[in-house]
Amino acid sequence: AASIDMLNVCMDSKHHKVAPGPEGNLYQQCSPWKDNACCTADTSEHTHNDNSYLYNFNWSHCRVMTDACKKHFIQDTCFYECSPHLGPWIQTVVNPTWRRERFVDVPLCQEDCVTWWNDCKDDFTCKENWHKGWNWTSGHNECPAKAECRKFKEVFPTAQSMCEKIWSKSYKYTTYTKTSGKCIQMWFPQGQNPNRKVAEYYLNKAP
Ligand code: FOL
Repeated sequence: AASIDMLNVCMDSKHHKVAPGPEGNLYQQCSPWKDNACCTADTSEHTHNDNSYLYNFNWSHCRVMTDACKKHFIQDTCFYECSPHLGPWIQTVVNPTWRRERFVDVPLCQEDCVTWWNDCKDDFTCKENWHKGWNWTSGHNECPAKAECRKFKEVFPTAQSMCEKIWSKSYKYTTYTKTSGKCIQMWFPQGQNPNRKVAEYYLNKAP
């Protein structure tokens, strides 16, 4: 509808609030969003747990994921659940199963993508797309029969391939850096969400 504020909105996913607003406390890595968030305090805490009830997702589906790598996945989950400034990239999901909306092609700042890949490149996974095709019979995702565990850097030869493929095009790789005002940041200091201005830039730029 015309009344939707594209610069301050929560998508219609699995755990998102109906509208963004302040949260008294958000847990650890989600705390940067506490002034204005689409996640509840409860969700923010669960993002930090292995196999959390949010998606029953097991990071360590091959070997145990290193803490250095896992911190980026926790940050990505905070970003996914808490971000209120992704309006320009929200799309309706066709034939929805677990969410009615998602974000697509969010232009991620180069540093956030490259440090994520660098910290994960020697960890292990069996799949390029983590959204689909797992074996869920145990209650959490396990590698399907034909998928072999390999190093991230073999599954994802570049930072770009990881950021774009792992969550089926949620992110678009960019060479923009954090100071450019043209890319979205997963990591930023408490209470200083830089992404509203970036969303505004892309909203006004759109044809
Ligand atoms: N982070 C980002 N940046 N973007 C995302 O879209 C995102 N999504 C999740 C977590 N972090 C994200 C949610 N992850 C399944 C698998 C992963 C998942 C949510 C659900 C899942 O149930 N997969 C089934 C297919 C489900 C279906 O689409 O019908 C499977 O076959 O494995």
